[in-house]
Amino acid sequence: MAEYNGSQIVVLEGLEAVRKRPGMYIGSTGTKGLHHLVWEILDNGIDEHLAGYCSEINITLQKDGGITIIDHGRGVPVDIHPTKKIPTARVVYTILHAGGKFGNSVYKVSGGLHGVGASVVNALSSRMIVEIKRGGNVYRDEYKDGGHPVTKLVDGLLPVVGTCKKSDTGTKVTFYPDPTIFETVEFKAETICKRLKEIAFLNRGLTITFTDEKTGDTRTYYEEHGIKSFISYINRDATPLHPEPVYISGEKGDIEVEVAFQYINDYTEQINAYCNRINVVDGGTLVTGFKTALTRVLNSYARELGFLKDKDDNYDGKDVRNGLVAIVSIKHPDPQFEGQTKTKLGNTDAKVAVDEVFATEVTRWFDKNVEVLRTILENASRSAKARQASDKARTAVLKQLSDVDTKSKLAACSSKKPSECEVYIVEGDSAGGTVKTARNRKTQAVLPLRGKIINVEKATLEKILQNNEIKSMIAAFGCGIGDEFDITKLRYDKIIILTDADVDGGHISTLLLTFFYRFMPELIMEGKVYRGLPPLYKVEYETTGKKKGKQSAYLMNDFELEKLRKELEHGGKILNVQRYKGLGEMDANQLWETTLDPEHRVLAQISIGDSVEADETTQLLMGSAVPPRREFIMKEARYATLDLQA
Ligand code: 28F
Repeated sequence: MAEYNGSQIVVLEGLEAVRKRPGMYIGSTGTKGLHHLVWEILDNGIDEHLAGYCSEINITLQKDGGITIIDHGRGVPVDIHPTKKIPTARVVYTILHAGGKFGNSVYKVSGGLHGVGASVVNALSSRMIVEIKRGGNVYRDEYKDGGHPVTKLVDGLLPVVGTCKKSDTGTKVTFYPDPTIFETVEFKAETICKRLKEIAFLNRGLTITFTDEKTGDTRTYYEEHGIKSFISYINRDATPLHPEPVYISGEKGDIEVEVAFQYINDYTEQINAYCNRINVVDGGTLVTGFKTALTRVLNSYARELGFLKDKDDNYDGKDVRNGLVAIVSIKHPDPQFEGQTKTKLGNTDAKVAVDEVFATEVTRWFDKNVEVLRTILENASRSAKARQASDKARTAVLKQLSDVDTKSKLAACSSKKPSECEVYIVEGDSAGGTVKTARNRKTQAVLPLRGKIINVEKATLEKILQNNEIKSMIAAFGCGIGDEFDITKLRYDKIIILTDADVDGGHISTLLLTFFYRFMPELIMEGKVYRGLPPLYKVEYETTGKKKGKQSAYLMNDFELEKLRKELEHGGKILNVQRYKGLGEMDANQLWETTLDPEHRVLAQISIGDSVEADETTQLLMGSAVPPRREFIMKEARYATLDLQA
């Protein structure tokens, strides 16, 4: 067994921590986490390429389940580490986060987890073998069960197991993921090859070979034109607006900038950003710099070439990026990654560098390729016109809304505090009149609906907005419609539909719910929509039990009438049953007591299940079958307490 000095024991505790909570270091112990081990080791090899010492990396999936990665770089140093007092190679593979290169401006490539370091791979491997060629010697180190050294050091140094040409240098790592840690230790050739292809695109001139010993499959990845070929690859099934992707490169200080882009016949935009080969999926300063430069350059050309007249507004960012597919790749000596998943670049110098390099170089390119420039400007101009047209249509619609004369219809309430206000949408003028009289003027507004609401199930927005009833509701609610809808502007805490309980009333209510669901779904999602449920009966009865004498009660439905009949069988009898055909049959007093007074009224809050159910519900509410409709509304009802005492 190898001797353990003090620092060695500390080291093993570090690796033990990784084995205890692997997810903290590699995200998961599933196949994604397993392949993170590959990216970690691979990144160290790519660092050597970025540093300019390596032009080839070889990967082999072995029959025995191990994986070998070789770079032909300088080889990990084997001298005694100045502070750790063990070979540097042991530092790299056994001390957490020791992989970061020293102060020199080598760009550290890191996988999605940004270089947890090769020591994590060792910690999570049942076996790891490292072979280093440096200075004409071949050194070997081996670890087992999560980084326990197997190799005995010779005079504190790694043993020399062979010799090679001085010029033959590099690092070879073979590791076997620990089956006691990973759900699966089966590497996926397809996953690895997909990543190797991307790495080749991002590392122009680097050759990567892949061999799968199980299948004998071998592949070579090499992209002489780097990200320019990457754009062609991404656009391989699209229709480009110009034959070749545009490629620019340059540097500002120690930041290297590369951009490749090609417009395609599509409305989307796609910008892939990389910093030191890390895919910053949330963009950040390097993307901002690119976008501002592109917009600025294309607008100045558009004016210079007469696409934009003095009176015209500039193309906006979306216009110039309509159909754009671009890759922005920078190398930065000290990247600052931001955001929850560290996938956004924060360095402001990167914004300036990309802006300046791109603007300068793309101007130089456009001056030499004016016909491609024209194609791109025509594309931007078409997009601007389409945007302005849709803006005009939306403005017209919203203007129509604001023109709506709602004064004549809405009986507003005096309070302006939405949280205490509610608006009753009442069917028919007579009922509307009674509700206006019966209501609490401070907190209850009334909007009587005179005509039929159109069936919005199929109607277009323009058609719907010709319907005065619809317009007056939108104007009364104050929160806009469709894309412009903003529930924070809603003037009421409750929108209460009050219609007769008959078929007509049900239909009106259904049309309203359909309109809300289609054009203001948030109203329903946020539980703002209710149906007021006036009683169906007023029953006078006498009891012979403890409480003698004549009484009356408002009953909601036949079920409650039946219930009262049963109760009276034990002593008492029904004197009179009045069935209300409509709201209009109640006087203001009764209406207040039974339907408006928050203390006694019954409201059914309309809610939506999932969207599928909602659609079915809309069909149901729109459908002809009355019982299910009534059943739905009652089922969804969340009753306030109903006080049956008159
Ligand atoms: C297949 C995996 O891990 N390659 C590596 C190097 C080269 C150097 C290096 C690595 C300790 C902490 C500095 C050599 N000469 N491939 C690899 N190649 N690490 S890992 O240095 C690590 C030192 O940071 C290297 C001069 N400088 C750096």
